Amino acid sequence: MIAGVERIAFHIHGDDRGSLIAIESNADVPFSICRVYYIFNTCPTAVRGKHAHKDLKQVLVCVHGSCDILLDNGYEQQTVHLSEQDAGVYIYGYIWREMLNFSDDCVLLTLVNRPYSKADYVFDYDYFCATARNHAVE
Ligand code: T46
Repeated sequence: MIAGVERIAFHIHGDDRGSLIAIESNADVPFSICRVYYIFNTCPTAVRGKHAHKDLKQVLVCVHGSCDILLDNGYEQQTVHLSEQDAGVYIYGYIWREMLNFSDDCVLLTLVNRPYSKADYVFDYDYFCATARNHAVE
């Protein structure tokens, strides 16, 4: 994964009835969960995201179907295919992200460490690239 992003795996509690995944703050994800949202009924040709966050930690899990996530830290780019219910992408750095190639049945769950704030968004890609050097991840 590029700097600022990690793959995260979840434990499946499975038995003869099926499967269950539990996600707890500061245990299964490395932050306190403040907000949860999910994206569904997405137009297959839509590209969502197209922004970075100034200060946000989030985990994205495709709990049904599949989609791609383009991740860009200003120096490197990577596209990750999300289709597993027991693994997701942890974005903690200053990362431009775009979500695309949604399957008809895609449900993309996102767990976030902060309340919604429009002021936290960076929508200008040129500004993002110009400021990425100030957000280098160790
Ligand atoms: C991100 C990617 C992965 C709210 O009112 N509260 C919320 O918590 C969110 C996330 C959105 N909204 C409203 C704001 C817009 O009117 O829902 C509408 C759609 O949101 P947006 O255009 O930001 O959706 P995406 O899919 O482009 O981006 C979202 C998140 O906003 C963003 O933080 O990283 O998913």
